[in-house]
Amino acid sequence: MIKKKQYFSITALLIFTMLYAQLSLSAKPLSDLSKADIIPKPVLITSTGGYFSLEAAAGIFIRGESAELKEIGQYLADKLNPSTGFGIKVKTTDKIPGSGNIYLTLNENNSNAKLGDEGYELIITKSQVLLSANKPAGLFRGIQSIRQLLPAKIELTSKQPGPWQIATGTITDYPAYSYRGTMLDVARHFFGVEDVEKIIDYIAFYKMNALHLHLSDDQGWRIEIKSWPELTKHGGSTQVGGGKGGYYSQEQYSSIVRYAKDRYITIVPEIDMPGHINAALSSYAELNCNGKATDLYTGIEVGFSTLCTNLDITYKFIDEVVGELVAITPGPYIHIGGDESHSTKREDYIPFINRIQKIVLAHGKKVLGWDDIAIASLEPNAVAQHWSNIKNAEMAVQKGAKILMSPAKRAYLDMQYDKSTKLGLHWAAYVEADSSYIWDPATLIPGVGQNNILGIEAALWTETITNMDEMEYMLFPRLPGCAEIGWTPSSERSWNEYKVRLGHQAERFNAMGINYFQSKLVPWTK
Ligand code: TNX
Repeated sequence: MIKKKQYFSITALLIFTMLYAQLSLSAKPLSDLSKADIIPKPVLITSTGGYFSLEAAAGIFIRGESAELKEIGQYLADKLNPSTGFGIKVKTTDKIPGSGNIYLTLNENNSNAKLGDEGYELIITKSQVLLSANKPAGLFRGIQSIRQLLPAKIELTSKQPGPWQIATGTITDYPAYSYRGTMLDVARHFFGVEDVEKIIDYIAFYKMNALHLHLSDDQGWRIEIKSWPELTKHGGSTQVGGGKGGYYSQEQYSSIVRYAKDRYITIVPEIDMPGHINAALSSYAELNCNGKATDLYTGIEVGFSTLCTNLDITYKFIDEVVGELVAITPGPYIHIGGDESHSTKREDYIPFINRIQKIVLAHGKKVLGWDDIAIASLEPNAVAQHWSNIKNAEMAVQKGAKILMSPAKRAYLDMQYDKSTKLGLHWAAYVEADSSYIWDPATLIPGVGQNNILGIEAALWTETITNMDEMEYMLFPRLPGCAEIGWTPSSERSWNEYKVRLGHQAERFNAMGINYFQSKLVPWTK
């Protein structure tokens, strides 16, 4: 006979067991792939309801002996090995590998046309993960999805307990826009190579493909130009607030270019002219109309400096700077700035911009410039980067140019989130996580549709930003949203759905050591 006391404890045990079963059920790995928290949201996901388990014996197989594919495979192995502790190796094969492996393969003759250059297809079954793409860039983008499908602790660098499971199904994915970038202002405050590499890793994680470096401004010149050495020696010696500044040697710049290229990211260098040029005017007296060098500048007001547009040496200077920059820049664009030239007369500005475009073209590159350049005659293939004046964007389109969308009210990630944000500026708006996400590049400006748009770029100006922690605070959580706007068709995006997916990133941000703004508009799950 069961005594009352015993009966009570059996009931307690039963309840406890049921509760525990319930708990472990909710801790079970996701087996519905369509509910995966991938940012940017993939174009198409179908779920088959099971899961693949990554085990210690797994290998990453690539087809054939391609050095490039081996590097991509190794990139994935390097992401998986520290946290799993598995020691996964990259192996080559000419047939489909056996059970338990990851297989990376290129389609024959770009056979899956809709994937384009950066799209990929991911087929996850219980026995393998098969990633295919037309181009290596597509495989690289697909790897970011594999990372995001695994538990967040995959991003930690110390060994973690498993299981390492991925829900089964198929993802077919490709970008809406061909250019998806971030701009980093290294002129107002200088950031060294390691910081830039970290930013490259972040943008790669969200499938962006361009990093625009704002390399010169009133406060500093940040790229070594061998024929004009004072630009960095003198012009690079300070920054906003009077710190010591800094610059990239050409070798360092080349190492950034390589680091980016390994992640299928193009570096777009900007030399801002004819305004925002005090660092150069301070370095060389002969660039000034009055022949006198200006003082170095460490404030944040804009619009007071200009190149002397009727001096021959101005064009010799630009030709040599652009020449040296082109020699170390494999990407197609040179950004000529052109913004806020309030000290350049309009009748000087227009012929100046026209002439500079010809210099860039003569060096074999395409021109990118802030939307202000739209008042000049735009060369074929010129791209105007919209930041503030929609009339300029409309004018640029009428002149046959494409638009890169960086509307300050949405994509300027130096804008404060709200009144309480200590870092950043708010001249354009307060830009909370939602308002940075809720816009469609193709309908923002009348007369500027999807066909006129090259892509989107988030911009991080650094008048008030001095270190990595501060950069992360301004970039996150808005950067992933900007990446999604560039990648995911606008018809597939909604803030209410996105904010939940974003909230689930908290654990991943923590694992990656990212200092993010904990917006109250996002349901963070930690
Ligand atoms: C405007 S955007 C600027 C930059 C500032 C930024 C600060 C643009 C083309 N010019 O010089 O850094 O605002 O938000």
